[in-house]
Amino acid sequence: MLSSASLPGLAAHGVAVPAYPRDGAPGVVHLGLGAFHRAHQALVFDRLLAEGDRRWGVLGVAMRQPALAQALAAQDHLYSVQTASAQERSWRVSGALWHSCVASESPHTVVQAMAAASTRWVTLTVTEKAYTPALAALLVQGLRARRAAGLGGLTVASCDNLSGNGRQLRALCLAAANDPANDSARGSEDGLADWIAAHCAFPNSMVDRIVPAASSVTSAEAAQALGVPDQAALRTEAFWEWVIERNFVDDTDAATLSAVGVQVVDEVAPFEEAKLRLLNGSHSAMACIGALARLPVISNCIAQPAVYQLVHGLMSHELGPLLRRPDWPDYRDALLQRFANPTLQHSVHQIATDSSQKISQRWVPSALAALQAGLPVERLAFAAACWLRYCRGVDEQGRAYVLADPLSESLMALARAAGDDLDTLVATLGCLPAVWGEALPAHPGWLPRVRHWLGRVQAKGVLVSADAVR
Ligand code: CS2
Repeated sequence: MLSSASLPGLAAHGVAVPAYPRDGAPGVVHLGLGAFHRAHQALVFDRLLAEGDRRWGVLGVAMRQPALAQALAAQDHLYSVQTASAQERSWRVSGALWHSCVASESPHTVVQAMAAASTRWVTLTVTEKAYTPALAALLVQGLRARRAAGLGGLTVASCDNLSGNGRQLRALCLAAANDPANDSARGSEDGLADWIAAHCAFPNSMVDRIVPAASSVTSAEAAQALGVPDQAALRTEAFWEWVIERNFVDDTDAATLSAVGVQVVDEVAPFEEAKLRLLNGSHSAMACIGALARLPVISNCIAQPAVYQLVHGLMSHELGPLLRRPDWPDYRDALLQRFANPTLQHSVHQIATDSSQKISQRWVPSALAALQAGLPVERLAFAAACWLRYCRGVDEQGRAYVLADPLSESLMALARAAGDDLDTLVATLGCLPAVWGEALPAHPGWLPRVRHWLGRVQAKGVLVSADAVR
């Protein structure tokens, strides 16, 4: 089993391992212990720790499921990350995670950690659907305890794929702080929202790295490469970007993070927009196409000439021209290569998970902007048609799959009720305000195109139809 005791042996095998002490009080409380954080921000913190900056050890908080936290605890919170491309593979062990806990089992531990003197940052990767009053109530409890302890504020950094993620989280937290239901000692606690607004920072950020969910294949490969089992091993690509707004409680964090490759900028929006629309937008389109055509991973999808052409055209003609990120053509070209990375094995069903929560960030703003600018929306409408078809829960060869989505029951019920009546499918699923908003379905240039492509997909199949999108 991977553990502190196995590190010297691994170093002798050429695996990069942490050589710094891991026994202090964490400076970061991270909510959402999934694969993404562990292969992205945690590796930035690992690098800072390796350079001797002891302030970046992480308490990793699993929101609900105890299994991963237990597996990590059994291996001294060490885990390996493989960086993989067609050309090269390398392994390193991250030492950034020092402790873990499970929020649903011990919210008090999270609150206490936020109120600890050593804590400077809270980071979050809790997924789109978790930005709820319950999340904000937990954060606000921690901040309240922190104020009561006479400590300063925290930098609270959302790292989820939401537009204006920091702004959204700040608004949720301020609303929770103003909500009497969250204040057990109202009266003495007045002014918490003002304190948060004055003392805490909620930088917007864009985080980018393709990190597939942990799998038994990765664990088996880790065991072989390391010579010891690792139940929490991950695989990722070499590419990573973290662009964060210059908005920290401690201004010197900007220079600290910049020194290890984080881009600290005054305005994140151009980067966030490019990433959400080009990467995540294409991902969600391929996820639906792949689910229907039984192409299990993204590299299978992009290897299909029709899909490659569709995604290239989507980025070049419908999304890119409206972006403010000046180097978007380079980002697009890099993305096409990243999607093709054969070693990532990034499951389309993983990406299709929670699509009802993702579409409003990934497709809707692009479609509205393109329509307003007089640009084509054929490929976006095709993607939308594929999602409607995807909600039937059955692929083109008749095999059922699980629709992992908080709205799955109602989505499947609407798809069932419409049956083969495509007009009804478009008028119901295609108009859900929670997914599509109000403006896009109301635009005369949108639904007829969705209906057109849905008809094609139904009649000819998804790949043949993709080939016809121009
Ligand atoms: C993906 C993202 O699962 C998904 O929805 O689109 O996790 C994507 O891999 C990351 O945002 C890449 O930075």
